Amino acid sequence: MSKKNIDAAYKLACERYADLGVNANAAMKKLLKIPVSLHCWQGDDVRGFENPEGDLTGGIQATGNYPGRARTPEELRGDIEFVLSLVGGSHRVNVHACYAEFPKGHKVDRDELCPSHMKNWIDWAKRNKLGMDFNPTLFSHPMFNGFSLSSRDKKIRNFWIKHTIATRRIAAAIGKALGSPCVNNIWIPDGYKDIPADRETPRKILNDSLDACFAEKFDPRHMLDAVESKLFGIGAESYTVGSHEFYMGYAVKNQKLLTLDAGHFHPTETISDKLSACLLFVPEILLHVSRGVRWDSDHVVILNDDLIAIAQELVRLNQFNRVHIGLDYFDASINRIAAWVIGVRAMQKALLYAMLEPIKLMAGAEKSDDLTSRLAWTETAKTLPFCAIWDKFCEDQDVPLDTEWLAEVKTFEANVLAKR
Ligand code: RNT
Ligand code: ZN
Repeated sequence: MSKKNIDAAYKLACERYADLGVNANAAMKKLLKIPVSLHCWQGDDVRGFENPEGDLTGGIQATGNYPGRARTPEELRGDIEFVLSLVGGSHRVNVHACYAEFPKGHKVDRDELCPSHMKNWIDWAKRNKLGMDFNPTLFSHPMFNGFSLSSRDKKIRNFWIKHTIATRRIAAAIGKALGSPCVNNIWIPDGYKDIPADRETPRKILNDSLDACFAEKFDPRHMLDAVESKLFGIGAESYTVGSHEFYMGYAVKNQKLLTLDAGHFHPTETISDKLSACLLFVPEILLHVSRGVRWDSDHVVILNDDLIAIAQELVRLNQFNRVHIGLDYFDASINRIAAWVIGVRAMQKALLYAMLEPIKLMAGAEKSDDLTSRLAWTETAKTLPFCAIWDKFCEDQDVPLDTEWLAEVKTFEANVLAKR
């Protein structure tokens, strides 16, 4: 599409939105200020660099063997740079502890990690003007035997407490170096395949372990602690120690960030409805935007009703300073770069779409108990010329349109990925 046509379509669309009290230009500007944290693990199927040929454990799964996965830190960072060239706005990168790098012959175990092992990531993020987020990796390791922080075995538990403490120090160093708070998100897979005899003890242990992990205080301008709940995992179907109630309680009591992963609830339960409630009681929220198909399958995020509902809540609550948007999915059955691009662009489209709703009309109708009009405006919003505004956003950002980015990914695949 020519620039002339993009601009002409944009002008007409703007007028239609203005008729409904919506300022499309202001929406585009606002979208630019919302960073999305890109999860590094989409690029290599959650393998990391410690032991890339080892098994992915913890009840999560990346299925597929599409060629071209990143095998080295350089390849992974290069892939992320390419993804970032295809999306507008300025973003963040979310790194797991198992992506640490060691000078030759100086490998340390996870309980001994320090900020120097993240130096390459930090320097790279600085060069690329990216914020960074971090995570302890409490799976895919010989010390994880179905339990980590909630293990009854003191040796195992202490190893993971030490690891988590190490990651908080690293996250603080990252946040300080980059001048933007680094969210350090704790997720543990601990649980039982079959019906437990004692559901209480592991939860008490987890509570105490977390207290030990969080004993050291950090400047919130550098590091923010988040805790992520889950309903079940593969091999932990009957009982997951870190359930929603557990972490909701822990986060409220200790004023930690609560992580809401879209795939971590019952199949028909959505996280959009949880935001307004949780934000009343926890200081901030980390979103793991994901797409579960029948289970927590971590499919690539697409512009579907669930994603739009999340974006609508975010826009309506307008507390972007309290909600961190991160992606969390891993699909190894398609081009991994495309998977990232589709997810980031879908998230941005959902936010823009939500910002372009005639919310004044919808909320006004609701306030005056005219629920008929509320439904009518909700329907009308769906067919407004959204695409014209999205195209203009891409053009202004000098990134390809939806109809153009795929060709660039195919060229990258032929020139770079196919040679791996
Ligand atoms: C697992 C959780 C967790 C992981 C990442 C790799 O179900 O969603 O967030 O996906 O930490
Ligand atoms: Zn998650």
